[in-house]
Amino acid sequence: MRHFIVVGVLIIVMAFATYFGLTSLGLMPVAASAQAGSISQAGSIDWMWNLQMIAMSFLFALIAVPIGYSLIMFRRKKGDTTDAEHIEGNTALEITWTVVPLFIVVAFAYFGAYSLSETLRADPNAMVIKVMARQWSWSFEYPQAGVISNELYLPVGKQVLLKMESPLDGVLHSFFVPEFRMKQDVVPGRVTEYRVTPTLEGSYKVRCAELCGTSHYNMESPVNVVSQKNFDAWLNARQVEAQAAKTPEGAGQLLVAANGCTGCHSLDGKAGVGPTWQDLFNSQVKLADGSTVTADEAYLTESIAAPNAKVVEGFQPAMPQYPFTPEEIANLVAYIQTLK
Ligand code: HEC
Ligand SMILES: [Cu+2]
Repeated sequence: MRHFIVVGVLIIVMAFATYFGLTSLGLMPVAASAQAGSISQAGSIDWMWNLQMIAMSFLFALIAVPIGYSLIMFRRKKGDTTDAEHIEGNTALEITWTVVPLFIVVAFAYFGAYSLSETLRADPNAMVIKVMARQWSWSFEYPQAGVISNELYLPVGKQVLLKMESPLDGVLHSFFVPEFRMKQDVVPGRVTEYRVTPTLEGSYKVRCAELCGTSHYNMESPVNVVSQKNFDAWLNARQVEAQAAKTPEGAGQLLVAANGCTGCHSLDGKAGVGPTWQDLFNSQVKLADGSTVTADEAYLTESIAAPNAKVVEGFQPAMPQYPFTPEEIANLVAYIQTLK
């Protein structure tokens, strides 16, 4: 009897030690979605996870403590060659260790189903975002705004429904944001859904959680949870950009911004490391070799495609060689023509 009391007490102590030890490790990143919830929010993923941790800690103690205790207390004495006591069945014990786990498993099945239904609970006003998973990048389309982005922006406190696809000739991927806790496979030829209600503003990352080839490890994109106001501003700016990119000048202007040309070229007449672009088109440009050319389309095109072919007088041949396509150069030239 004394053994049972000691083991019982040790099991309780060990279960608590295991539980607090595991939870203090910070196994989970910060919870950033309503679905992740918290350990005190019934039905959430963190609540479910916490129940599992409690069950795991107790079961671990229930097994480890009697084994350890027996190894130490019931060790065979030196010279003792007798057999151990023979025990033949114990109906009460067998019923107990069948019925108790049965109840626990059924209870967990119930909790699990409850938690799953809470996690999948749909808001009919959820904002739809289309996700495309390619080898090896993510892209996000906001269909109402006609915007496609490589970064996922989400407004805080609002449910979004991600409709996720992989190209028909693509492979399996898996959308996983640890801070949201949920993970969903992306399957070629199928649209899988992922509902999330971000609750904490911040910058996270979506990682592909399904081995999908050489750069699988690198298949990640920023996930930014921002206020509704900042979200609207971001979406608006992308919309304006998308609109602008439809004209050659607009596309050229975006390329200029993306490549930092204005670090060397001013738009207001001041010379920098390179000549200003104001009134450049159709002006007469003096070259370092003493000749003069008209800054027509052909000249501007050449200046970008082969920066050192003609060097402007008074400047170093410091213009970088960019890997632009002919179309991109045409867009840049179209933009420079508009600068008066
Ligand atoms: C590191 C500085 C630098 C950057 C960045 C730079 N340029 Fe230049 N660029 C120059 C310099 C210096 C010249 C003048 C010397 C020459 O002609 O090579 C020049 C000349 C030019 C000319 C001819 C201008 C004239 O007045 O005749 C064009 C057109 C041009 N750059 C376009 C671009 C575009 C487009 C970009 C961005 C994609 C860009 N440059 C980025 C330094 C730069
Ligand atoms: Cu992938």
